[in-house]
Amino acid sequence: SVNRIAHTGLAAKSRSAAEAAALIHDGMTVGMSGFTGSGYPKAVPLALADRITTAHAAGDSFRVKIWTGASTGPELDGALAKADGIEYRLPYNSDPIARERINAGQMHYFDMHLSQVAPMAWQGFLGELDVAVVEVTGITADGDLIPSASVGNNKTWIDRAKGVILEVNSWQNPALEGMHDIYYGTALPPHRQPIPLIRADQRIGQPTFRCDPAKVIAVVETDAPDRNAPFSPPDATAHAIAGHLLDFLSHEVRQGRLPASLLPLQSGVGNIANAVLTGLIDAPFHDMVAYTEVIQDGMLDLLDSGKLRMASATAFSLSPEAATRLNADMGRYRDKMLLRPQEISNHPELVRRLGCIAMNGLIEADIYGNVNSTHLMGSRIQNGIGGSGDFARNAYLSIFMTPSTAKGGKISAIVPHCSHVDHINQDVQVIVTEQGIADLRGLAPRQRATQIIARCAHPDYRPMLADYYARAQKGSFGLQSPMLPGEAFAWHQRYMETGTMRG
Ligand code: 0RQ
Repeated sequence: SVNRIAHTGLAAKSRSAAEAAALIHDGMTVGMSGFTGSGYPKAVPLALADRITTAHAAGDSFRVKIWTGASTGPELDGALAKADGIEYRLPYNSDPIARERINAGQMHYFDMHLSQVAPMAWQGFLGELDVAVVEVTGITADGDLIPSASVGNNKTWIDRAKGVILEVNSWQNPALEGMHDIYYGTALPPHRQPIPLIRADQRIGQPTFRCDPAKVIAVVETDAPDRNAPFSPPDATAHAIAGHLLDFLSHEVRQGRLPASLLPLQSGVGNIANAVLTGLIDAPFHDMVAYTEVIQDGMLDLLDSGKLRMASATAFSLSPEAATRLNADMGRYRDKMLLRPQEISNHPELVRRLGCIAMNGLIEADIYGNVNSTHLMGSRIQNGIGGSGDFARNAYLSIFMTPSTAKGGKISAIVPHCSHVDHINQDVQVIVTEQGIADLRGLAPRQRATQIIARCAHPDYRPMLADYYARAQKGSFGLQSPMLPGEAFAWHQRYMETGTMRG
């Protein structure tokens, strides 16, 4: 609709998606908006995928490098990967078609800490950015851009790109205006200053993006919904994990190591994280705040319950039902939510200062508490490290949670040695499975192994782990972190050969 574009000069740059996509050429680097399925461009990437398919059919090469905030949607990663149009991508991906291409060796994937993407782009470490394609909710009369349902790296893409394509999406609620806090105070060393944020609910920036209208090469109007994947309700395993975790937090409050309002919560996405948030509604904590990456369904429930006072994040990641709920009542929610650039939502300085409680999922953990968040059998990427490293290393409390088994019990999530390590044991303080919780704070490696095997491993695998650990203590080169290198990955090898880790 016309009134979303109040700047006359930019309204005059209105183009079709195909016309805008024609400005993107083979070999270019394109910075796209989008974070966990919200706020990604929906028309230009599809038109670009068509252009790439046509070029390939004519025997011409056409592939681009894609930078995003985090995962996007099928119209972006899915369509471009299907067209074999992505040469290289960063950072986090959860699209199944892109995942297949990556694991088939047909596409390079640079999986980086989400807080580091914008700074590294500014440092010039990632190369030049040719075009930005950014979804916005509207354009003001002054040419400022009203952000959409995610902020991600958009500020940096708009500032760094040689040309900017805007998608103005009238499906996004106009009441999003005012919810964002875009901080322009970042600078490169040696001029970097402290980030002046000392509370999760604090505003330190402005509600819109600045953008030189001269850099805008096309404005495309769209009216399409975000991906908004449905959530499956928490199962018994998720409830059990949430129960152990909430008991632990209550214990910490009783011990005086946490206030009754807890500390700013960071929660990953998925079934289990959602179950924990839902469980917090009935837990004895009050006046909580979240300083996190995404606002998911459970966060909305927690806000509605009055237990959560406010949530700061960089994006929404909602089910269709929750998105409808949010849209119907945006005016009220707007005062309780803040969306920031991902370099701020995930900033190590701020995570450390605020003392966040980090709660993230894992793929596997080993008996010493090293954590693999990304790779199956050491080599196959699942999603990516996301913000888990930004939070885990700097948190007041770093918690990881997982079912004790995967693939119907054929895989143990607790293994002798991680097949890939994203979080070293120093960054992992607590591990929770449906079996129980291992509090690893202050424990040395052999003390950790005893706890993790006894409390977190599934009973089907516990004797196998105990057997390995006992033999490692006899045959190891040293006894700081007993290990049998020839056997450390035997469980993974067995799974690849026989379809189960069971002996
Ligand atoms: O695959 O659906 O094909 O069966 O991994 O596992 O159990 O559904 O759990 O959705 O919570 O994801 C670590 C991947 C967990 C996620 C990870 C298979 C399993 C299934 C998913 P199938 P579940 P979740 C900030 C925090 C990194 C980013 C992060 C993640 C699939 O939490 O991506 O933390 N984290 N961000 O079968 C083989 C194992 C397995 C396994 C699980 N040991 N071996 N397959 N799976 N364990 C927020 C953001 O960054 C947005």
